Amino acid sequence: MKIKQIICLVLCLAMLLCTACQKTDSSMFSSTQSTATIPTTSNVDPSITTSSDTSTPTDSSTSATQSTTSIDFERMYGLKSLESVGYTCYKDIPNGDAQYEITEVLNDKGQDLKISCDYAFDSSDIKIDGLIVTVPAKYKASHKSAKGTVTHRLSGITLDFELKFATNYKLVFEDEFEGDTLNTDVWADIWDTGLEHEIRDDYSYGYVKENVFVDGKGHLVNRVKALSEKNKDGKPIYTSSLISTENGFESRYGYYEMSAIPHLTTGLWGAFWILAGDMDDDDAPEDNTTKNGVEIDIFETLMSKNAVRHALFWDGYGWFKVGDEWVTKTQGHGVMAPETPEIFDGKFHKFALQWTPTDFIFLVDDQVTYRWTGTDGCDKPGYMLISSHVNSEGTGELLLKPGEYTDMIVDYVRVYSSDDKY
Ligand SMILES: [Ca+2]
Ligand SMILES: [Ca+2]
Repeated sequence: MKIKQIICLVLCLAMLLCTACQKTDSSMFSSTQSTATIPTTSNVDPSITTSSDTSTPTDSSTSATQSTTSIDFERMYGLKSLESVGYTCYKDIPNGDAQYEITEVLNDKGQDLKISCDYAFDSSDIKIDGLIVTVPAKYKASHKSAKGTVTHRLSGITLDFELKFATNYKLVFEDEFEGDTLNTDVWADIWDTGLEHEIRDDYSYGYVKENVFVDGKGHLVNRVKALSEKNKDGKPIYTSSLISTENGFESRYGYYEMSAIPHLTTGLWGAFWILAGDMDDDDAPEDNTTKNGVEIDIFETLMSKNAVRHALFWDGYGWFKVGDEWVTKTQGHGVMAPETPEIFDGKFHKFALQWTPTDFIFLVDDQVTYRWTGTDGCDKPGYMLISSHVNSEGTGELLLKPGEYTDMIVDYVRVYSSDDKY
């Protein structure tokens, strides 16, 4: 009897010890913030415990056994909680949709889990595709923010956040080009360079006032023409056009939009662009930043490429001569937008820039075609330019015969500022 009692006591102690161990394990994994229940897998990770749950379905006389697994996300991933959601404005079209891009979802250890999360908003009008949140114009007009919830997909850990709408636009410039004359109060600079502004091997050209005018039907015409006469070398002469708001209007930050039918010709580009800060200063410091000045080419048409080009240049033009050649010390970055042959279908298209304190976002027909960050934005105001540039480099051949011309037709230019200063 004594031996049996001792064996029984040892067995009881062993069972008690085992139960205590399970309790210790179970309490380690029981934090509601850091555990989740998922169907059993063959995973034998030490961070995983399994348990059996027998339940009786209400609509069936048979019982079902469901095996579940709890994962310690804190031990596996260091994940205790989500701490913050970062986002940036992807695009914001005045009177149109706004889009925001989720840029980070940080956990308590500063790790970015944004691609492992699901997102939901308090209104079904707000949609999310990947990491891009689309807020319809109607919602944005009546709200200052959207309330969202981010859920870490594996752990089920959630965090509520508020997506505050960044931009409060006001229309600060509008030219619909009505009437019979160009408003030279704002388009205060009209180039008139004479015919030999640029002399090249194959041709010469200059900017002339008569090539830019309002047509009486609500449009600005920006013309390139092949003259009948030849230059002194017997080569073609072209005339072109450039107007700007230098000394007429300048602003910074906001949304700039031009509606235009581009030139339907190769061998040149029509352009809508901005010159800001010290870009036009040859002595601009070579600090490799756009912060103190930038040329922003909202678009340049390249029919030969079936696309438009977006480009930025900074640190001043700094033209200097090497032998007979003028060269520039400017820094720059350009990109071809995706091919969009429909731009050259003879109808009006919208070319736009969203200029924020940190980003330059380029849009064609309301779609973001390019965005540039990383050179410190630009906090200096700039003026706008509309021009046509004769150039055979990369644009293909200019096929105008003597006496022929090609027009870029502009329906309007509108500027919506997001800066209280302007
Ligand atoms: Ca600079
Ligand atoms: Ca118009």
